[in-house]
Amino acid sequence: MTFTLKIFLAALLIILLLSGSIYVTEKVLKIKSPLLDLANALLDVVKNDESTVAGNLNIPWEIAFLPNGNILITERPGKLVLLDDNKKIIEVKGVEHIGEGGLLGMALHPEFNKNHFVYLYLTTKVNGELMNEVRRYKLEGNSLSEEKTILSGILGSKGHDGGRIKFGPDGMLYATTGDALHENLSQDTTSLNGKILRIKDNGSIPSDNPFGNAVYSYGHRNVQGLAWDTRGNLWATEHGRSFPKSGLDELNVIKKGANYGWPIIQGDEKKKGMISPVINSGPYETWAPAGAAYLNGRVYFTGLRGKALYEVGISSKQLTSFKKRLEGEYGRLRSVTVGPDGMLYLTTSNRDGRGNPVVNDDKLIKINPSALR
Ligand SMILES: [Ca+2]
Repeated sequence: MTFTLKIFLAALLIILLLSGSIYVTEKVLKIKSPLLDLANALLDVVKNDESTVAGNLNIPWEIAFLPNGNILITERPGKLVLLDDNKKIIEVKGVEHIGEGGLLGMALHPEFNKNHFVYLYLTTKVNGELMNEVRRYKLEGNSLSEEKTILSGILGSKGHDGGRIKFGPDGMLYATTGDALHENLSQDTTSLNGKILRIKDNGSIPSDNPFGNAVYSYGHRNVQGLAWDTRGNLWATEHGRSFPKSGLDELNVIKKGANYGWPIIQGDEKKKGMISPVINSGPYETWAPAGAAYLNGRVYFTGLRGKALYEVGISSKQLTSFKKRLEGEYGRLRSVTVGPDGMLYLTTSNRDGRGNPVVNDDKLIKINPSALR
């Protein structure tokens, strides 16, 4: 439904209320005519195109859908929220919530039904030093057990912690890391920082990884979004340079063993042996792109500072369209996931210290992708 139509319906409702045709008693709209029945039905459609599934979250970072229909959300300060018939909080021990670090990504094992494995990417302290790691747990009911660190050695920092983890179509677990504010690490293929990593579900290194370690691609600054299209291409969002020349945020197609240029090239710059982004935000615009999802020929990714959902039409590796959706509607957006119902689920990030929280922030929002404005 278009924005114009929504405005029209809202105006129609106001007119009907003012004319006394509808009267309101305690949250209940009582209808007196078939025309108003129709208006009410249309309003239900408006409501269903966009709705808040949960509010009062605290810096939600990732969403997962359990096979039983319940929703799991990571909160950066170190809590896992289980939305079942109410809301259960599961503490994740050992999380260091500093700057952009904390409890970040989450992925369910492709055979979660059988093994109940959930994977978390988090910032912690190892021998007094901030580090990021991926841990595997067993989740049964609202209890985490059998904690096992399966990937470690990623430097943590108050900035550029990466944090997205997802299982790929090859059954491997991919993890994005940032340069931890040490940009020289991105070009060093022996460092796990400034990389996209790829490991087996038990943390071991796949024999076909390009450098004999967990590194899959390098030359990244801070990647926070991963999505595979139906052709198997891996799309990744990446934060470009910061204040005072904030901009040059990237959307890349990721190839095994390839170098994505940071900090040597940025934006449209090209250099032999390095891959430039499919699209970038330009030198004057900042998306601050985070989560990514693929649905029906489009890659969707969220913008933190951009406060929008970006929709990129793709054909093979080419862009066919670029649209900015929901701009300014919900504030900063962190994650986007396709639900089992085919709807897009987004989380806001207005309580992360860089936003302007409004009532009930942060939120988990459900959006009908065919009604995006
Ligand atoms: Ca790049």
